[in-house]
Amino acid sequence: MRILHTSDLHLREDRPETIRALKELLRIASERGADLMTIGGDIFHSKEDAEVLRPKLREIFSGDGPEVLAIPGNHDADAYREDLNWGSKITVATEEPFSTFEYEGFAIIALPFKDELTTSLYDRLQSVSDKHSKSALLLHCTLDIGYSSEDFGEEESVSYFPVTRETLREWGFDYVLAGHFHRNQSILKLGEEIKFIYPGSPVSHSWSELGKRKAVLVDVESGEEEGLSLDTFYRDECEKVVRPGEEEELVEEIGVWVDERVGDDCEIRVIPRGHVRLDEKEFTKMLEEACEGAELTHEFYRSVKPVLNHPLFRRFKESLDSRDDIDDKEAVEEMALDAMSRLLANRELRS
Ligand SMILES: [Mn+2]
Repeated sequence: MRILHTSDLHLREDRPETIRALKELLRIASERGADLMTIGGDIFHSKEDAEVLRPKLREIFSGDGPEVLAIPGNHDADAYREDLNWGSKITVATEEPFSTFEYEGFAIIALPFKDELTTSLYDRLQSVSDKHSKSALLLHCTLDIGYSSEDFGEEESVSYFPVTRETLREWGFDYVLAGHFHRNQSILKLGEEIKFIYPGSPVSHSWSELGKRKAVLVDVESGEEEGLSLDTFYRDECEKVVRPGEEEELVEEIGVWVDERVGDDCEIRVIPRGHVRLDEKEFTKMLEEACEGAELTHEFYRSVKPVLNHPLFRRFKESLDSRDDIDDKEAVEEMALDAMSRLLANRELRS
């Protein structure tokens, strides 16, 4: 059995790229022969988005793709009622405390979102795991490994259903198919047998979700899993430090980075930082040519030509180069360039 696992689509009426991502997920699931697609919560950004989008999704969730098993997340926990029709191929597991789905000897325990783990829920999950020799737990949670709230696409630092690795080891499900973590794909081995999978959001919702998005294809029989790159909207950022005399190299590197992404469904930005020997207008022109199709930030670079030509800086540079007891010479040089350009600007140093 093959499962394509994803989570945190955050479908929104005003963001059509989220709907396109859903279609892409179903397409790739079919292409790769997945028997099931699991969604670990937050299909919708809000209850209201779920209400508005439901009729439109019915067709998508009744089409050619595989069966879909989903759970509510913290954003759409109240969106699902039994009398609603979401499409013929999707099941949203809302039954409390959880429900069990069996697929040819493999069980998926689907836990709808709740705030906390209680003792009685802990015990019930332990006993359901003991009952099945091969199983996965589908849940929306905050794993205890020091992520920041931004990583989960949340503005406040609230831990939604916090769970420890220790607890997951004790339950002993073979797979934990999780959701809530947006930043990137993250697959952890918890002990010998247990795999914890955060697929990351399949479409970028903010500037903390960078790079091509992924979904995870799990082959239950072979025990192997594969991160699949999705053809969905993403954001990406290239932040580079430029040093005097290395402008051309840097601009060339940036150009390659931009060319690799332009043409994708993406928003990209380039942030050059540091000091250049070239005239600013000249450097800016080079950058603009290399960055066509990307957003370019002009805030963090400047020319330090007068400093580089100053006899005091030359003496400093000579002495710096001759020292072998300084670890980060580049950082020291940056500081000197910065300090001396301020002094020159304030006429505290004669040019
Ligand atoms: Mn989310």
